[in-house]
Amino acid sequence: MTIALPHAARGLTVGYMGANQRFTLENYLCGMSSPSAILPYDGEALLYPDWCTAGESQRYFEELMQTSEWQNDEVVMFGKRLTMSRKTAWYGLHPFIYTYSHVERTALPFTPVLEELRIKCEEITGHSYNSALLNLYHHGMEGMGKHSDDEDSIVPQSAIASLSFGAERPFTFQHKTTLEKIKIALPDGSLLLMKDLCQQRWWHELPKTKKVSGPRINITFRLMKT
Ligand SMILES: O=C(O)CCC(=O)C(=O)O
Repeated sequence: MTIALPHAARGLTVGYMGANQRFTLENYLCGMSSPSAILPYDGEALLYPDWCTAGESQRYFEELMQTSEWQNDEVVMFGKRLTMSRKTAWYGLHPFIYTYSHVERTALPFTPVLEELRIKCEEITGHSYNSALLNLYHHGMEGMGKHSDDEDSIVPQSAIASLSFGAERPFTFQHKTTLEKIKIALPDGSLLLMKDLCQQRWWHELPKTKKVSGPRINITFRLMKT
C-alpha cells in the first residue's frame, strides 16, 4: 500500500526500535506492525512481519518469478562444479562481481520490480542498497547452509534487507563464539533487517524442512563496495 502524505509529514518518526531504527508515520499509517528485535547482543536483526499485504506479496512473487533471470545455483566442492536445484539471480546498480562457493557472477541491471522493492526497503529501513541476490526455493527441501554475509566485496557492517515472498520458513541465527541459537519464522511478506555487527558475530541459516511444500522467493538487498 502507498500512502501519499504532505511533504512535511513524510518520514516523520513516530517511534524507535533497537539502537536507532526509526518507525515512520508512513509505516504506521500502512498498518505495518513495528519491528521486533531478534538478537540479544552483538549486532541487530529486526523483523518487520508484515511490511506488505498478502495480495501485494503474491503480485511480487509472480512478477519476480517471471521477470528474473533465474540460474541454477552452482558450487565448487573438492574441485568439482556441482549444480544445485535452488535457483538464484544477481542484480546491481553496477556490474558487481559476486563470488559464492568459488563461482563468480556479474550483476545484471535492476528490473523495474526490483528497483521498486529496493526503494521501498531504503524508505522503510533508512539504509542504502545497491545490489540484490535472489533465491528461489522450490520447496522446503531446498535451503541455505549456515553462513554470514561478510565478504570483502560488501561494505563492512552495512545493512542487509531480506524480503520473503511465498511459503513461511524457519530461520536460525547462531552466535560465532557463544554458539547461542535463535530460531524464528520468516513469514510471507516479511522483511528481516540485519545490521551493525550482525554478519561479523552471527551466522544465519535457512534449514531444510520436510514440513514445507510450497515455493518461496527471498531477496537480500546489499551494499557492495563501488
Ligand atoms: O532465504 C533466506 O532467507 C536466506 C538468504 C541468505 O541467507 C542469503 O542470501 O545470504
